[in-house]
Amino acid sequence: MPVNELWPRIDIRAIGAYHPVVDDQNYERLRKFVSDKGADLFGVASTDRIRQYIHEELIDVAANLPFAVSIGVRLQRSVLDTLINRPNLIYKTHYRQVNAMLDNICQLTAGYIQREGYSALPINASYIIDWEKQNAHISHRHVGLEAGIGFWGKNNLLVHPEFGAGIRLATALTDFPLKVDSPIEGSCRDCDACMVACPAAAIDDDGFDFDKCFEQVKKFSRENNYNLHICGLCVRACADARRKT
Ligand code: B12
Ligand code: SF4
Ligand code: SF4
Repeated sequence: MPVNELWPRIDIRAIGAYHPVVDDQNYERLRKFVSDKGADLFGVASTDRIRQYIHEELIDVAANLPFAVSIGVRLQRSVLDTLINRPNLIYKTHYRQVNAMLDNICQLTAGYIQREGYSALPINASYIIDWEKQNAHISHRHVGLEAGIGFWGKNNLLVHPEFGAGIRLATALTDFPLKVDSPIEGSCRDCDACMVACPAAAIDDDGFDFDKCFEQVKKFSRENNYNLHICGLCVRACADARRKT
């Protein structure tokens, strides 16, 4: 994409003093680095586009980091195939390992950027800092949306055109000059696979019911002694639905 098409999406006040260059070469080098470490998906958003989804604890540091790098790992199809009516131990293990993998790639990416002489703030895949509001330091979904990784699905998840919601995400904020991606076109159209699969009826055409989902994942956790809020049934349904199309 030509540079002049990217500028309108970036707040020049935020980056002008630092690196008034949108850099295709850095983008390609970083994309290759991230891919070589095992990530399946890579995209870059302007931090300005997702500033309202950054926790106040990071706002000051994020002001100097105009690029948000979205890193994605695809879940294993065979693991998702084991999810029938409830989460299970193989999914729990996979969930943990993919989070660890993403966290690792994110830290390595930040290290790479720092060695290049720039700053990066790695934000792990999954931890919660405000239990009441169920908020993390940043919304990886919104970063991924802006970075062109996928579109917002009826299941309230980021849906990749090919892998569906069967992806997990992490983010690194940085001042390493990069080109910025655009959001992609895409929609669920008349699909309703996740609605059918959800045991809590948390998804319908009017939207997503956070409370119903939260109660269900807590129930699964209690019943199975998982000590983790996982479910994955809408993830599996979506990965299956996109696979068929
Ligand atoms: C806390 C949390 C939960 C909580 C509640 C989250 C919530 N607020 O909805 C609970 C425990 C219920 C939960 C459940 C699940 N989670 Co969760 N969760 C998180 C976590 C750690 C923090 C979320 C956060 O900070 N939210 C704050 C708000 C501001 O941001 P947001 O939630 O992303 O966006 C909200 C609004 O923007 C709005 N919104 C509604 N409609 C639309 C439409 C558009 C177009 C836009 C722009 C916004 C918007 O609704 C959103 C949800 O409230 C994130 C990791 C992260 N750091 O992002 C993972 C994360 C969102 N979870 C994930 C997953 C997969 C799950 C589960 C499937 C559990 C599982 N793994 O088995 C379910 C699915 C629930 C669902 N269908 O949404 C993935 C999603 C991956 C993807 N493909 O999108 C994430 C990104 C983890 C990761 N590293 O990949 N989760
Ligand atoms: S995670 Fe489970 S309960 Fe929550 S929306 Fe998806 S299928 Fe429904
Ligand atoms: S399962 Fe179908 S309706 Fe649900 S989010 Fe995926 S594509 Fe959209």
